[in-house]
Amino acid sequence: MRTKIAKANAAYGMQRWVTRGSRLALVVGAGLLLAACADATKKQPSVEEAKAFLADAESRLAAIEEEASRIGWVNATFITYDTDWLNSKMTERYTKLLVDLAHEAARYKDLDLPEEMARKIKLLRLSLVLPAPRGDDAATSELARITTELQSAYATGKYCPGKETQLKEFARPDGCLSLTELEQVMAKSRDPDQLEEAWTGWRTISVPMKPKYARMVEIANAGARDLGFADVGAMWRSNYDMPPEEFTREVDRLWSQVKPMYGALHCYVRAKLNEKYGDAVVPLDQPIRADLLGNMWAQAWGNIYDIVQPEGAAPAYDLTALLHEKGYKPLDMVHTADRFFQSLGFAPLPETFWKRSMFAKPVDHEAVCHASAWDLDGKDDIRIKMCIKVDAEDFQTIHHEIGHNIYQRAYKNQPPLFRNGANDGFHEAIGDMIALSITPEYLQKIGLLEELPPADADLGLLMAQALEKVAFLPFGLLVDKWRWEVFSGKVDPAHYNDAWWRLRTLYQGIRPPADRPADAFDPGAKYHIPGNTPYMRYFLAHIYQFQFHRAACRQAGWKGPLHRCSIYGEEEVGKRFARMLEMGASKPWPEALAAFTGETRADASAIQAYFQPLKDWLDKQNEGRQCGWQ
Ligand code: X8Z
Ligand code: ZN
Repeated sequence: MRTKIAKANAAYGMQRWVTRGSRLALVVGAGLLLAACADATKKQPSVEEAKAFLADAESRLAAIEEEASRIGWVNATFITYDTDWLNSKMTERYTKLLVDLAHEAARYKDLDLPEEMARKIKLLRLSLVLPAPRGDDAATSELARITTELQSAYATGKYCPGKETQLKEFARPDGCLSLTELEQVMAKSRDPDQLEEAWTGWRTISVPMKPKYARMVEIANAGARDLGFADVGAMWRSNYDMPPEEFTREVDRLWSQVKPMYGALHCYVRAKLNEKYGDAVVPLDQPIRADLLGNMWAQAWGNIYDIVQPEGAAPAYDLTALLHEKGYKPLDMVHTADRFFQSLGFAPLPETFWKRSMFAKPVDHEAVCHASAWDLDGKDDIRIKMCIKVDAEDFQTIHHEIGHNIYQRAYKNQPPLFRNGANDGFHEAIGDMIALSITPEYLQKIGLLEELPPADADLGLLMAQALEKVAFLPFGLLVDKWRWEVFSGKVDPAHYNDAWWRLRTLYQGIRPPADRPADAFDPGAKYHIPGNTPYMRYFLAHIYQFQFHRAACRQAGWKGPLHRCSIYGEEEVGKRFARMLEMGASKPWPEALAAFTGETRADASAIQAYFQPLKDWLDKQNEGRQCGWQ
């Protein structure tokens, strides 16, 4: 999803803030609309003033967001010195405006306002991911420069090994490896030395980020405190229609619901890796080496299915192989996802989506390859940006991204401040929920799979799914646990990396392949850290998507196991789903959840139910094993 970054203002000629002596007044055209000023802060503003303030704020937001998105798009799809320059100027202007509006909004927060207005005031105060201190132009500009630099440093990062390398076969003609190549090594290589080199090599790109990151934390924290938050982390945690402390308890509660399932998977996977690599590489009482799990961040383990597949279970199917056999090209995969949404009654993606999206990694210039979905104008100019590979992982990610676009289009008629997800976890869960309907029956229906696997292939299907979804949970949780500690000052820059590994070991039960150097900044080697995208949204999404899926399957009258349910073609379900999406951020998220599921709380019982047959099997396999780690 587009991160909330820059914005500028097309309507600036019509509406502008002007300074009159000590008074700051908003002028609309020629007429003085309201006087929001330093000497008026003591006087309670009126509801009428609040209304005028919001109307003005929303029109400026809509305008600046479009300009910012277009500049952000050009920068992300064509990284050069100049597009970085443009993007940081834009981010600066956007941040400045948003900081001003957030401070102005605070004036109205204790007024007795109609519900909709009160919600807008609240959202406005929370709308920046990284605020700058008000009125500090130098800090605002520095913050914008740093965030652009970090994002582009990540996107263009390369590991260029010397002659001694084990990675020759994966390297590009210039001898270097970008993340794209290094991820292939992590997915495909089964040689621990190669894996270690790719893993360690990628983490050289984040070393120079550390001082910039520390400075960024300092500036944004000053901005958050200015706005009345304890720090940036507290500001992020305030985005969930509950007090920030309650949100922390809430994610811990959800984690405690799913932790036993993760523990069982971890124990089984470690044992299988031990069988493959031996005691020296995978000691049975230690956290697992992070480079052996098929993924650069050990966040999803689907790529090691071949190592951990349940013995004796009938083979399911290999979606990557099916896509290749049927000659699928990247665009075919996108069309397939579009057709799924259409089968639920959503309109086809617009012509401009196909014309303006970026579907492939550019060959002649740098771009941000990490997949994202964009809404450029708050109307119909929706797109994705992705370096698509023809494989099962990207098939899933395409559904994820299109889910964002479908959500964006569904809430386009909401006022600007409500053009957003019910919360950010909802936004991340929509496409994933749809992808849970990619069952063998569905694949057969669309001609990708010829013969349905027998019922006893279910264990394999569930295992493949658990390697993606269950394995992800502790990672989804800890990324922002780390950032919360960083923003609160509990962890200082000298201890950034130690804190990262403390959490990686505590929650995921993994360890680095070798001792990390003193200057390492491993969090910076994960997109969302230099990209400043809050991450708890993905943890929540991994809970919500199963809740949505369970509700959808119930509505469709499905009586079988959840993992065999597909809502493909269920228009009635689609209608009810659309009603939730159309609400955008206009209501507290529990109301949006209730609109579709009838439930008002996040509840991990759906993901538990989905994986229960696998959990029972894993518990049997793990009998006599010593699970857990120190
Ligand atoms: O960043 C993403 C999406 C874009 S919002 C591709 N995801 C997280 C990640 O890659 O780390 C989806 C799953 C988690
Ligand atoms: Zn996403």
